[in-house]
Amino acid sequence: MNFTTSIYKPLLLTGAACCAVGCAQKEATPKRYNIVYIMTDDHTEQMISCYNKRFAHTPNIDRIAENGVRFTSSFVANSISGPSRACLMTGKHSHKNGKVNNDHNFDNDQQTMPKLLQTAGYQTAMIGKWHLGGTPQGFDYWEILPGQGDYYQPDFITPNGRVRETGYVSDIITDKSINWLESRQEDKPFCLFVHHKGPHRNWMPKLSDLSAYEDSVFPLPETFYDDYAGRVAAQTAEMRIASEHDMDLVNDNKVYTGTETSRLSGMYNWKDSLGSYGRMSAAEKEQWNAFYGPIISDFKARNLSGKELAEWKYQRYLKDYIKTAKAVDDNIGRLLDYLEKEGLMENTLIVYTSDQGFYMGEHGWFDKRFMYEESLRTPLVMHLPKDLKRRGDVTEMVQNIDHAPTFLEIAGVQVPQDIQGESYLPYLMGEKPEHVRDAIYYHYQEYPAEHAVKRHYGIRTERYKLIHFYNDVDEWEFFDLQKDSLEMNNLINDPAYAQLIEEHKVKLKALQEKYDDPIRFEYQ
Ligand code: SGN
Ligand code: CA
Repeated sequence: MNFTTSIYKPLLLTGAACCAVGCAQKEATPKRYNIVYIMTDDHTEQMISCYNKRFAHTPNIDRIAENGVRFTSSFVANSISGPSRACLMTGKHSHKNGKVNNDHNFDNDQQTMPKLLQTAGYQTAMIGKWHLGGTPQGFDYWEILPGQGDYYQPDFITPNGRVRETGYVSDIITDKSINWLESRQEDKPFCLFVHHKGPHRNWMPKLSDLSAYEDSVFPLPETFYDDYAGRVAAQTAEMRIASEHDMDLVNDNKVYTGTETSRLSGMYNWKDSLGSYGRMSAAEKEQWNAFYGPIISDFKARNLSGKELAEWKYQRYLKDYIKTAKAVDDNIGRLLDYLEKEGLMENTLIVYTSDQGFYMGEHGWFDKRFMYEESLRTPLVMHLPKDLKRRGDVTEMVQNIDHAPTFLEIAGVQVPQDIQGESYLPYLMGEKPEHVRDAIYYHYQEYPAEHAVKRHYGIRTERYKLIHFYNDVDEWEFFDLQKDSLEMNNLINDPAYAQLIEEHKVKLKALQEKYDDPIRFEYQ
C-alpha cells in the first residue's frame, strides 16, 4: 500500500493543499491550519466525561469534542510513554523509530514530523513532558520536564539550561504555552505541543483541588477481582491495587506522617528535598498534611485488611487521580479561552489525547502496557477548524502513528514514504479515505521492567483481538470483543474459534511483514 498517494489525494481534490517542500507549482492555496496538540500522561477514556460519565467531570475536554469530533476507536501502537511519544513524532512503529521502551534512547537526529513542519515554514514549540531523552530537534521553542517531571516546583530543561519554577506543573505548562503563543510571529502558521505531566503516578493533586470528589464513592469495576484464569501474563504482572508491593500505601496512597518508609525511592522519595513531597514549600506541606492527616488517622484506626483494604486503596487512588486530572482539565479550559479570545478557533485544529490509556481498577490493576482495551485505547477528541466539516463520532480505527501524516498533510507537506501511519484528515473532512484499516498492529517490549508485563505483540480488528506473549513465555490469547468486551475469556483453545484464530494469525503475520518488524512469529 502506498499510503502517500492514497491519503494525499483527498486534500488535493478539495484544492486545500500543495506541497510546500519541493513543489514547483502552487496551484492550490494550502490551508495550513494551526495545530495545538494537547497530550496528557496516562489519562484514560474511562475518566473523561465525554467518554464515560460515571466517574469524573471534564468539562473542558468535553468542550473540545462538542464542536468537533470524538474518536471511539483510538489506539496506541505501544502502551508506554517514551515509545508512544516516539510514535507521535515519527509516524512510525517502535521498531522503526528505535524507541522500543522507556530506557532506550530515541535518536533525535532522525526524521520527525516537527522537523518537517518547521522546514515547511511552521513555527513549532514543545512544552512539557518529553521523555525521549537528548536534545529536542525541530522546535523553534522548547521547555521540557526532565524525565517524568514533578508536580510541585518542577524543573524544566531549556536550551539555556535547567530552571526550577514555582507552582503546580499543569498551571506552569499552560502559562508557558500561552506565553509562547503571545510571542509567536502572527504571519506564520504554528504547531504547539502541550504535553502535560498529569495525571501520571503518584497522582499529586493541586492544593485547591484536594477536597474535590471527596464525597464520591466510585463503583468497583466488574473485573476488580479478576483471577486471571486462562491469561498467563496477567497472572504475573505487578500492577495490582490490592498488592502492597505494586500499589504502595506511602508513595501512591499518601499514607505518610513523616516516619513511614517506602520501597519506591528516587524522585518519589518523600524525604528527599528533590522528591515530589520534598519539593513543596512549608506552607504547601502544611495544607497537604492538614488534608491527608485525618484520612490517614481514620485509615490507621480502621486497621483494614483483605478486600476492605483493597477497596480503600481503590477509592483513594481514583480520588487522587481524578483530582490530578481536574487540574489538567481546568488548564485546558484556560488555553481554550485564550485561543477563543485571540480568534484562533476557526483556523486551528485542537487535538486532545493521552500517551496511552490506563487501568482504573479493571482487572484489579493500575498502570498500562498490556494490549487489553483499557490501555490499548487512548482518548482522542478534536476541535476542528471551520472548513473541516465532520462532527460527532469517528468510529473507524486510528492509531497514534497517524498524527504525523495528518499534521503533514494539513501543512501541505508531502508525506514521506517511510511513514507508517495513515492520515485521518479525510475523516475530518467528512470523507472516506481510500484505505480503511481492518486491523491495527501493536508491539510492547519493556520486559523485564517495573510492573513485570511480558513482551507481546498482536492485532485488533473491529471485533477480535489476537495477542502473542513471547520472550520468556510463549502464550497466545484470542478475544471476541463483542461477546466478551472485558477480555476475561481467552478463546485460544476453543475449537469454535479455530478458523477465526487462523485467519487472525495470517493477518498478524501480514502486518508484521508490512511494517517490517524484525521480531515476528513463524507461521506454520
Ligand atoms: C514510573 C512509575 C511507573 C510507570 C512508569 C512509566 N513508577 O516508573 O508506575 O509505569 O513511570 O510511566 S513511579 O513509582 O516512579 O511512579 S510512563 O507513562 O512514563 O511510561
Ligand atoms: Ca504515560
